[in-house]
Order: sequence, then structure tokens, then C-alpha cells
Amino acid sequence: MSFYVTTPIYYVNGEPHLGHAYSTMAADILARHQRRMGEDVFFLTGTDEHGEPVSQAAERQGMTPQQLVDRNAPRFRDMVARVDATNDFFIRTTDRGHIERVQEVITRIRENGYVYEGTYEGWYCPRCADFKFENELGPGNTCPVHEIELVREKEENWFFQLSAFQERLEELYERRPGFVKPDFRRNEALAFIRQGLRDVSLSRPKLEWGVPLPWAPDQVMYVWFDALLNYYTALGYAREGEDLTARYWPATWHIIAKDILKFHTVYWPAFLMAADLEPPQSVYVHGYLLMGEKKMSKSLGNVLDPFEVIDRFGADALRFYCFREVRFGQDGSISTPGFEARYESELANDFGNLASRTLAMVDRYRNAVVPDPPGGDAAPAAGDAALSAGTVAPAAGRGDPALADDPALAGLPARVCALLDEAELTEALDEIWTAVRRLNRYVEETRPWELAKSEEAADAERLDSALYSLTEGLRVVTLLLVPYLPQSTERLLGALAEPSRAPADFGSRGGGQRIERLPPLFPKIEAATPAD
Ligand code: ME8
Repeated sequence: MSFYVTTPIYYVNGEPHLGHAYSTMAADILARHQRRMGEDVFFLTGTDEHGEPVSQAAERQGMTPQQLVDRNAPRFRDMVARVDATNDFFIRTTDRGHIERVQEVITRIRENGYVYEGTYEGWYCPRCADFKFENELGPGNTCPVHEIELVREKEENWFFQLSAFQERLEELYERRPGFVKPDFRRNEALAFIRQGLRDVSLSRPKLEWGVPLPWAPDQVMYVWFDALLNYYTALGYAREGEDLTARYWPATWHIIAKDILKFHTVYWPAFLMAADLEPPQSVYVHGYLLMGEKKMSKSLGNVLDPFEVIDRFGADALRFYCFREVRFGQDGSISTPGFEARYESELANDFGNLASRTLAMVDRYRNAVVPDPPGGDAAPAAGDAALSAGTVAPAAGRGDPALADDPALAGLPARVCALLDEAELTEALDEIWTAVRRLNRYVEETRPWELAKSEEAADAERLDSALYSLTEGLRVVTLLLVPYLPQSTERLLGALAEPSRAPADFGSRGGGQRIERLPPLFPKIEAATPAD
């Protein structure tokens, strides 16, 4: 099966900030998850480089728009690499391949009869690059997003006949209840459609920086249609000499935030239908990361720099924090003290300690060799089978039923994978964390250090069982955490002598493998920042 996930393409006239990193990390977690399930994955991100804000910024800085975008696009590419995203391509809307395909699609839409010439008058926000309806305006004709006064614009241009798609969009929403997630966002999109759709302008006459309309090259395409098409055009030229469209289209997930809901859940599917193309399978609309009460954004000037956070805590910690602290799909506040608290209590203490104490005990009490599960490989226990995903190889080992049958661990891989298939990034992480904490409690309950002192044969067997079960539990939670914590789990899986990656093997292993001890996966904050 193929799996295609995208992020928004970011406006190249600003600096990349944590909001951009957030959507990129979310899409990356989904891409890594599907790859480790053995799927054929394509992951796209990139930059939105046309439109008025870019040409205005270039003019202010005394350079051409092309110079400005060539200077800024690498900053976004760098952000993507720094958060450890494994994108398969980075699209820029100034790519030749993109421009040619945009012109092909728009020509088809015109041939299909959905484009006409007319006059447009309305309130225009240059930062949103969007005309606002009267009922969308803030007090005093302001933009509700950017809190700036809007200008009334009147212009001759070409229109896209969005109104022709009202019924087909309603049908699409009816037929595919999961088209937009979470549900409350689906309801919002559907309410917008049911209000009645008006045609939208397809081109801007006063701008030069954009994709020229093939039949009227004095006008450039409205930047939103140019930008939305990136999800489709990239597949045509991302691999030289190969067209990936049939392999990956329609996209499985578009990951976006709520600010661009209307474009992705109303305009975009209609635009695709107008070109006889399939709409995407689903759009996940996440919330805003807030600093205090406000949306974090460049124009509001309250940006948290992801690069600083990564320098200080590492990319894994940032990836973990964002999806643990803020429920994916909802708005939520983030802060530096919040980072520090979660880092210490959850990464360093819960997970880091579980890993180091498990490795240390196997090393000390069993010469670094994971004991065989009591009873050998022959007869898998019911609880042990429940620990596996259900779709994977039959269980080989036989762990302590006190752990394997515990609701926190029984069936865990299947539950986590099902949540990740639905892009429920926070719920999946909650499940894993409950298991991490259960494993730590298991150490306290079994007290291996006391069993190790005993001369009794039964205690030696208990110690084998406890160490086997603990190592096996740690191996499973580590495999499950791979998409969130790619660097530290790679080190830990190496130390656990776990060979499986894609597909990950959640079915339980026997014993006999030699482990290695590791320095702390998440060093104390003071130690991580000697310069402070
Ligand atoms: O809108 N919290 O680009 P953009 C969470 N080019 N996510 C945030 C965020 C925040 N505080 N701030 C930004 C555009 N984002 C268009 C998109 S797509 C065809 C064209 C993320 O640079 C979030 O994904 O303004 C949001 O939708 C996106 O950045 C907007 O990025």
C-alpha cells in the first residue's frame, strides 16, 4: 500500500518558527510510522514562494523576488533537517516542474468550463492573500488573523466557479465521514459549504510574481491555487525521469493548522474535481501552539525559535514535548519551563531511567545476556501473544503474565498503531507512556536487586523472568517510540541488539541476546548545556 503525507508549504518571506516545525514533525511521525509498518511512503514539504507578500518584502529589501526566495528557502530546508524530518522531496513553487504542471491543470479546468472573466470587489488581506467576506471581518474592517486594517480592492480578473461544486462537496463529506479530522473541524468545513459557496478569483492582475495564466499571461494565478497544487505537481517531477502520480495520488493525509482550513477542505477538493482529479483521502487540521494566550506567529512577534530549543534539548525532546504537551488537534500553550519539566520528569526520569536501569541490571546480574524466558520458546503464553500487534509473527517468548497481561501492555502495539493510522499523535503517545510507567512500577514490584542476592533457585528463576519481561517490554515501547524519538531509540535498539526496523517486529523475542550499557539517553539539563 502507498502512503502519501504532506505539510503546508510555508511562506518563504518569514523565518521558520516552531509552528512550522510542529506541522513538519507531525507529518514526519506519520511517515516514519508507516515506513516502519512496511508501507511505501512519500513525504512532501516545501516553500510557498509566489504572491504579494514576497514581492513586497523583496522590494523593501532592495532585491528581486527571486533573490529573496533563493536566500530564504534554505532556512526552511534547514529547519526541516534540524527537526529530523525524513521528507522525500522539498518542493519550491518557483520550480520549473511545478509551474509547468500548474499551467497544465488550470488549462484543463478552463477546458472543463469552470473558469470565466469578471470583476471582483471585496476586503483583501495581503498577509492572508485572501479576500474576506463581510461576516469574516474583525472590528473596523480588520483581518481577524493578523489584526490589521483591510483595503477594499476592485479588480478585473478570472474566476473559478466554486459555486458549481456545492453539491459534490456535500456528497463528498457525506460519503467520507473521515475526510476532515478532528470531527469538529469537519463540521466547521461542512457548515462553511452549506452557507452557500461563492465563486473565487483565480488570478491577480496587478502582480507579476506568480504563475502566468496560459491564456492571459498578463495575469498571474492567485497564489493559493498555485500553492495548493504543489501536493499534486511534486509527484510529477520529484524523481527525474519518473512520474510518481499514479503511485501516490490521492494523498493519504494533508497535515495543516486551522488557519488554512477553508483552502484545504473546500477550495482544494473542488479544484481537483474541476480538473477530473481525485480529492485527497483526508485532511488533519491541528490547532495552534500558543505562547501564553496568543498564537505564536511571526507577525505577532512572539516566536519561539526551534533551533535554540533543539540546540539545548535535542530534536527528539522537541518532537516529544510538542505532541505530549499539546493535544494534537487542539490549541495548547507551550513554554520553556514546560519543556524543562517534561524533559526532566518524562524523558530523563520515566523513559531514560527505565532504559538505563534495565540495561544495567541485565549487565550486572546476567553478564549482559538477556535470560531466556522461563519455560523456553516452545509454549507462548496468552499474555505474551497479547503484547504483540496481532498482525505480526507469533510470540516466541513467555514473559511474566503480571506484566504481559496488564492492560497497560496487553495489545499495546496494535492499539498504538491503530491510533497512528488515524493521526492521533497525542493519544498514541499517551498509550506508550502508560506502558513506560507500568514498566517502571514493575521494577519496583519485583525488586530484582533483592532477587539477585538470594541463593534460592526459585528466586534465580524469578529474576530471569523479571529481567526477560522487562527487557522485552522496553524493546516494545522503544520500537513504538521510533517515530517520535528517532535518534535516542536508534541508540537504544542498538544497545538492546534489536535488528528489526521496517517492518518493526512487535512479536516477542526469546532471550540470549547480548545487550550493551548506554550513557544516559537524556542527560540532565545542566550537563547538556555546560555554557549556561
Ligand atoms: O499559510 N501553531 O503558510 P504559513 C501551529 N503558505 N502551527 C502553526 C503555527 C502555530 N502557532 N504557526 C504556523 C501558509 N503553523 C501557506 C500554506 S499550503 C498549500 C500553503 C503552521 O507559512 C501550520 O501548519 O503561514 C499552518 O497551517 C502553517 O504553519 C502556515 O504556514
